[in-house]
Amino acid sequence: MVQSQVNYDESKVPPLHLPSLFVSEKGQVIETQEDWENIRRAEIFRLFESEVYGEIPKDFDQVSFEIQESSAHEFEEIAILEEVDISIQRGENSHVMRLNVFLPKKAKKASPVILLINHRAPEEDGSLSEEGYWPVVELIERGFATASFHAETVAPDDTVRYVDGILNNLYPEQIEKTDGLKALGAWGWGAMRAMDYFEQHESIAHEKSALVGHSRSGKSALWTSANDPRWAITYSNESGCGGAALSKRKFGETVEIINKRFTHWFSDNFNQYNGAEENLPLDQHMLPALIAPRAVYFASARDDEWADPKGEYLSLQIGSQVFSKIYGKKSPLISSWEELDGPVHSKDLGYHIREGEHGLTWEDWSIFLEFVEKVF
Ligand code: GTR
Repeated sequence: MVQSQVNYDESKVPPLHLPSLFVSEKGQVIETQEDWENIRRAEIFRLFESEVYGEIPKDFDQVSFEIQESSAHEFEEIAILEEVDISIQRGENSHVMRLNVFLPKKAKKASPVILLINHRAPEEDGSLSEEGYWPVVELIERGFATASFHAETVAPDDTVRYVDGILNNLYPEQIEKTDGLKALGAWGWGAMRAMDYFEQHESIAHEKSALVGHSRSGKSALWTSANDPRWAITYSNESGCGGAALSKRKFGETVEIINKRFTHWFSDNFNQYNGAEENLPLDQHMLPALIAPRAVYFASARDDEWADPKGEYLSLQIGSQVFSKIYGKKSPLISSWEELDGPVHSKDLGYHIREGEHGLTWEDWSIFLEFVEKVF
């Protein structure tokens, strides 16, 4: 049984041999921004695309937006609700996705925006759940526009039904490819269409945008930002294996476990590394590196060992070398994970670990928002 192979013992973590950020496949040492962006970044991006997440197709013919007549909502006093149908045409094919936007009524100028990729129960969309998962009121009161869409509206989070969205409707040729679009990428595609909406919206300051994902949606948020440079901040909350955490540590959830349980999340090629993480030509520290120099934020929870909190921190710490060496942005992640005594924030990179279990809580949000204030 795979479950019995899960390692939670730090002394059994294999020595880390991570592929270099700064040596190209041809052996060239990368030192300049030009060589990073044109050579090494491009190589690493292609590796993630083929070996881990699959392609996010960028082509379509037309995107249009229609705000639906919305009924009364919970936050009438402070916010305007826009329930937007985003229609995408590609040749003869079309798809409609739903985006929910709340705009702060008291805003005097365009508002910064926070987008949540929501994979939870649809009824939580746009409302404040008890533990703070999506704190619309607090965000609005702090002057943010909020937006969310449900995974279901682009690719259902289901091993069979995941094709019943943009895959069948817009990009059917991706389905059979071993490096084709899967659910995590499809949610990212949805986030990009939300950004298309923000870009043309007078009341939204789209250049002050944060993309947020918890757990499986955090994996998706990171891959999205690597694909789409329009996000100013990317926040992964406890995204763990296949997200923030280093795969080669094999601590907590492993590549084999995740691939066997969630066959619809990653490209088929990722299966080659089941039980063979040492063969991966990349690791997750390269994902924040792909997002550089835009701001990246990771958060972990102490008891969420399944997501390997230390592996999350290490991947940001090691990936932050691209921020410092290539873009001259000093990394605040200098302590070892064991020695952290509070959140670490600069205006480019941030990390916190809170006590407790897996979840996106108000505590996570409030610490993250301190970081957001630094960036904007
Ligand atoms: C778990 C999965 C994790 C994480 C989590 C979640 O079952 O193993 O990788 O994505 O779900 O999304 O809450």
